Amino acid sequence: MKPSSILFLTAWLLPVAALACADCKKKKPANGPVVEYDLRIAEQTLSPAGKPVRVLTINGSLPGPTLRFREGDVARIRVHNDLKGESTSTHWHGLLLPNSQDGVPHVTTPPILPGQTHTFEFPLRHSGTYWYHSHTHLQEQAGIYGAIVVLPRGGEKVKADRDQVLVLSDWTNEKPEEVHRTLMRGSDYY
Ligand SMILES: [Cu+2]
Repeated sequence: MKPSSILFLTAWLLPVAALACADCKKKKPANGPVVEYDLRIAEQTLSPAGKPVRVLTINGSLPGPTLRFREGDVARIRVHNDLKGESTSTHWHGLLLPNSQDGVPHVTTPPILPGQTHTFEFPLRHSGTYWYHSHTHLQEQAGIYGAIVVLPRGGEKVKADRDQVLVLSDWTNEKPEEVHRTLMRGSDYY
């Protein structure tokens, strides 16, 4: 890339970032209903790629359920840790929310210990399609993730018969820890 193109890009990105920020200050407060979800994180043996392996599931599925809200709702999400001897966490990726609800263990939210339930509560201040995932060790790679859909206050502008969310991810029958260990020894291994 020529230096002039880099400058051009930078010149474009800055006003866009500034606009996005001005926009978030204008957002109306949450005044919608409380929308509740219960998410149970557990260990299971499933065959996502033809061979029975240990996976982590949310409410028995991999990926976890799609959480649906409308802009202005209040999310109340109870996360139950049914894992044996392993803490967990859920980070609501990309959502603007109070720091204490961000779900990053040891940084913003305490880890959810085995047998514990943690209740998250936050207003949905903007619309969009996002995802959530565990922020503990390599639990995300083992299956702890799912989609979040926040409809705009006035509903979707584009009318459709059905709103379908596709979650794409890699899967390997290798243990995530093994993949990590191998990559640390030589990044060209795979
Ligand atoms: Cu994330």
